[in-house]
Amino acid sequence: KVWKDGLRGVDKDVPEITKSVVHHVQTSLARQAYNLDEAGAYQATALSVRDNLLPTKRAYYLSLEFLMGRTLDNALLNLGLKNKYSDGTTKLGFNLEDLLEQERDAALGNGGLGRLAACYLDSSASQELPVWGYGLRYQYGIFQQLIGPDGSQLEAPDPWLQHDNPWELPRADVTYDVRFYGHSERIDGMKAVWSGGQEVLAMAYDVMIPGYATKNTNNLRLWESKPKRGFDLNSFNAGDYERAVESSNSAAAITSVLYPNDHTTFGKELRLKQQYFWTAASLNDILRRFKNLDKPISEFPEYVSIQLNDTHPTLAIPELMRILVDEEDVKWDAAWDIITRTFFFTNHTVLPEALEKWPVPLMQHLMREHSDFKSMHAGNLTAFDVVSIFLQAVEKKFPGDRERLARMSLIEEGFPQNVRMANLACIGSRKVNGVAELHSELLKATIMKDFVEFFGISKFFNVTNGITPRRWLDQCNPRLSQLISETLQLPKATFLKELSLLEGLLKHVDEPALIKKWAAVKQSNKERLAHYVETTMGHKINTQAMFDVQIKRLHEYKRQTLNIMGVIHRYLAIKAMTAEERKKVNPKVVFFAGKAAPGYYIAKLTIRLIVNVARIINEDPETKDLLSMFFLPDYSVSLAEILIPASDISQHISTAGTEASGTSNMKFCLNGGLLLGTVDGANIEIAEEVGEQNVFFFGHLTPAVEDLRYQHMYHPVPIEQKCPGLAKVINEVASGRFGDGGVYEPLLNTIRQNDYYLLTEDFDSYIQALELVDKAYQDRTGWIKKSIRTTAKMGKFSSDRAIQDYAQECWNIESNKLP
Ligand code: DL6
Repeated sequence: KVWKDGLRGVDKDVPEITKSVVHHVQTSLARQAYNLDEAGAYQATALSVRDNLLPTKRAYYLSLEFLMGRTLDNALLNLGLKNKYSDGTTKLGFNLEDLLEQERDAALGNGGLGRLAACYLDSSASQELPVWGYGLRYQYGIFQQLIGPDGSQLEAPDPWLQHDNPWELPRADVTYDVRFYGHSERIDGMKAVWSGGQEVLAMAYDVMIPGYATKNTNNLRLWESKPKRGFDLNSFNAGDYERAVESSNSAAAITSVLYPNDHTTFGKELRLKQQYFWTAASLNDILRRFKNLDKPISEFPEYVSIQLNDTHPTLAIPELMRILVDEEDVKWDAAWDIITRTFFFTNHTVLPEALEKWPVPLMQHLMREHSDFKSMHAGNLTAFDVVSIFLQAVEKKFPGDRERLARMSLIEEGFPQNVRMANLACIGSRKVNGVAELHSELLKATIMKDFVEFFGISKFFNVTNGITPRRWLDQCNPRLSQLISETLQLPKATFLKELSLLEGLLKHVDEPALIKKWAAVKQSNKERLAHYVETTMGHKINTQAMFDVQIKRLHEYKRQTLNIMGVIHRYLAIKAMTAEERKKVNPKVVFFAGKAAPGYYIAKLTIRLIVNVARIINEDPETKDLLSMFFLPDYSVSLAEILIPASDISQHISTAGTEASGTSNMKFCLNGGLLLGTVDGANIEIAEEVGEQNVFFFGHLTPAVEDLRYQHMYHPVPIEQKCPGLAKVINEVASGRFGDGGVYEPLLNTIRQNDYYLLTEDFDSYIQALELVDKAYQDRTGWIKKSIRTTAKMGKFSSDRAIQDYAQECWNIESNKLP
């Protein structure tokens, strides 16, 4: 019996086997069963047996954000059907490119973190890796950004599901109940039964993720919340209509909207409900699939790995613990062992304001079972007894070190107490990673320092982010992709799947024919962008000018303010020039795009300043041919696809040590745009690849930042002394040269006082770097060579490499070629 139980095929019956063989005859071999010979029968039988050997382990990528953008173009390219569909639609009287413009972006994310998740899905599917995404199907994605008459950002909802969404399959057959509030009772001091409260239904919507040049298609499962029961008929009959629909409204509210903040946490009950709803539904689904394998629960980590995309899905840890102990009868220690072999955690920021914390009372209210923090005193073992057990272990290793215990605890003391989600994610995960070399080092030296000392260094590692070259080269820049293919004499599919092959361009970098064609591609992309600006904003642009682009979320640490101050500085300098001097100026068009969190006052004020400065300088007859500037409203994936291929230079100018990685820097460089940046995040690794002579670096380095901040705090020096150039610009803004100066005082004061993001420290070297950019651009051939070299060395930044890092370092999964 023991021998038999160990056999994998023991539960299979004969009809199932013949069905599987016939299935392979018809699908894999594409033959008819009635005229099958022995060679064919052998093939089909072998394929059927092989199915039993295929590794069934899957990885699940839990992300509260998936910034997918449009799908049609991507699907056509990944399927290799674009040309044929283009011919087909032409025959029907439609231009395919116009049809593509009809699609609304699926904008279920804020920025880099959500787009990274989308790139990882593309790479997993393209490499036939069994990775599924789990997220939420928000009714409203990231808000639409409008610019009001005074230049301020206005927000409007994004009802992206208003029309039918052809890219999702509603799965009314895949639903789970999720409970909130209520009460739990313990049985035998061990198991708990949770009842009462609010029960809602999670319904699955599946989004197909087609791999590139493979038949493999992966899945992104998004959950929608629905009322479990329609409306309350009793209240309805009693005439209390509001009450009758109350519960269904509150159920639907859970997945109604994406929270538009990145890098800040607000402690809102609805957000916590979203997180619990999503993790509970996803875990139920994962467990159901695991149970189909008929394996003992102790083998769960052999078949399932779960990647936590930042701390947002951390509740999955206590939720799985609850399920294992309370529903699957697993002993507490064994359950914790399963947990710490299943989860992996990626951190995406070291900014303190972005580290998630949830008030204990809120958690207690919402999730009875998960928040039984006090139970350790009562002697019951619950999910959160992790706190005491973990701390006992810390105490044993570092006896008497109370401050360390306080720092490492899951609970931050205070009124109210808070749960520190990063600490929970760290202790519940097998491995923890940052998203670029510098960021991973900073993680280990700062927020994870105590944990490194406790767990040892091997738990912590780096996976530098990546981008998918399918969307961010072939789809957004088809001309460049075609030119590369001709130059390398390789089909596109070859280098789009093995991006390091781009290095082959280096051999051709001095060929005049390539230089000419490369410049022509950039020029046509600039014209495409100019056309977009003209049709959407009514401005004509000089496409012979250098295009300088900064597109990203508005945030003080990303320092759009440094850029706008630099533009004003340039404007004032040109104004002060003689006609003769002006002839030597390198004409430039500066583009900004990005959204500010609706409640982020300083970021919104920065947008207002950019828009109003643009209004003045774009109308100034003396300077407008030499310098113009545009804030393109409503930044999105689709807009990035137009902006990125058109850039000559792009700016990634965060205060050193604050940008975890950045991924748009990789997109620009892949498209032959040069990089102007600080020594931060993935900028550093890009420079390592392409060579420092091909990037423009400036500013203080990370180790200096803390000391400088200390100086600013305790030994402030007036801005006129510290940085006269910047002081002059600030005075011009304050004096009302670009509209009511008083409006901008709060923004200007962030620089005059304290200057946490160190603009006064980096401004002078920033201006010098801009001058070097101008100088380099005067030598057009030299510039194009830099551009070719940059593209050639971007192989490392393919998300195919990044996802392989995760597959090997964390998930232990392999490619699984499935029809
Ligand atoms: O890892 C993706 C992306 C990085 O490229 C950015 O540098 C980083 O700022 C961003 N982090 C977040 C943090 N939000 N939360 N939580 O979006 O991640």
